[in-house]
Amino acid sequence: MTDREILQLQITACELRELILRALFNAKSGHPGGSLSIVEALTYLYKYEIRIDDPDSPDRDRLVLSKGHAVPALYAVLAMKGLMPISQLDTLRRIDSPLQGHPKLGSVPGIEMSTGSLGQGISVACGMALGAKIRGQKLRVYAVLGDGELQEGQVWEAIHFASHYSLNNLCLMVDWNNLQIDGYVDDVMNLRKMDDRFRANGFRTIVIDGHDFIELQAACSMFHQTKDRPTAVIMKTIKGKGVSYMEDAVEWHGKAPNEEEYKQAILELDQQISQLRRMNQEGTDVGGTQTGGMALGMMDLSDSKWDSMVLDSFARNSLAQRAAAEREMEQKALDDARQKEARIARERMMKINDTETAGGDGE
Ligand SMILES: Cc1ncc(C[n+]2csc(CCOP(=O)(O)OP(=O)(O)O)c2C)c(N)n1
Ligand SMILES: [Mg+2]
Repeated sequence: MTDREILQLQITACELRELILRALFNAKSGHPGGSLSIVEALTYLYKYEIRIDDPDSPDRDRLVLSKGHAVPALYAVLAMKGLMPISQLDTLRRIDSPLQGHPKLGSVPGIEMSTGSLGQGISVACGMALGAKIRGQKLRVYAVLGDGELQEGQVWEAIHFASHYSLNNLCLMVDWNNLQIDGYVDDVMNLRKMDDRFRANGFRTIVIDGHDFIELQAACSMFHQTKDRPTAVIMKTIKGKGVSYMEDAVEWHGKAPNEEEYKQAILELDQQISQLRRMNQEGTDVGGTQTGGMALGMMDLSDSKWDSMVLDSFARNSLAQRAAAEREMEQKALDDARQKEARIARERMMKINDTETAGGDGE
């Protein structure tokens, strides 16, 4: 990955955080902490790993969000990838919206399982991985779990299962933010050496900084190379990452920001975006394979909608603007439909008048 690509991903991550918080703010409820901690992981996976260009293809890769309460992050990434309109995020948690507070199978392309009852998603992911192997499909299955979720007994049955069947097409991504619903995981029920537990259970186990794109890339590449067993990527993360007052704060597990808090969060994220853009312009070395400063025209836009979206963000065409444009288009379509309806009604009235006139003449 080049410096330029890393900076783009970091900007995208900030923009996704803004989308998540906006959706929660509108909904007046939801789970910010655990959504914000998996933004880099989902960004990386959907940018480089998960083959889901045809979301109906039986051979697509699968991602099961086992920690279902963090679904605002997944909705935002799916919208970013073009699988649903960004403006739909504003309907989060509304009655009749497909975007409920926990994932519902089939509600939106890319939502592969209904989850929220912790421990169940990983079990389904194991079944998907085994099913794919039996059918000879080359697809990969990813399951994103919380560290608090690992306290569920069912998780460990699934881990034994994955190991027993050598599910080398399964990658568990564990969000190790050390917070649960009501306290530190270590205090609620200590998991001790979590990575050793995975190793003891026959997993290839990789511990990384879950906010670092280079480490995410390295972990995914190790997953690809592992042929004899499942992989667990333990991602050390910060719950509430990106918003100062939400970081590592248990009270931000499951509540929406009020107006003042929301404004503060957006301000902070906007500042992070500006700084990243400056670094990009200056060609700052951020540990990538080349220094930045590549001309926009040289970027490989190929087939990916994503790349052009990232490019959009560079062109200062922010996601908020895109969402506003989408809303404008929706409004225009609605206005057009109303005008068409009114025109038809007018024409019908004129016809009736004509008939009446004709009838009157005849009387
Ligand atoms: C079976 C089950 N028990 C309890 C809950 C309530 N609950 C929702 S989120 C949560 C904490 C999860 O912690 P963690 O997996 O670490 O998530 P994160 O820190 O990433 O938000 C709990 C206990 C649930 N959803 N399912
Ligand atoms: Mg946690």
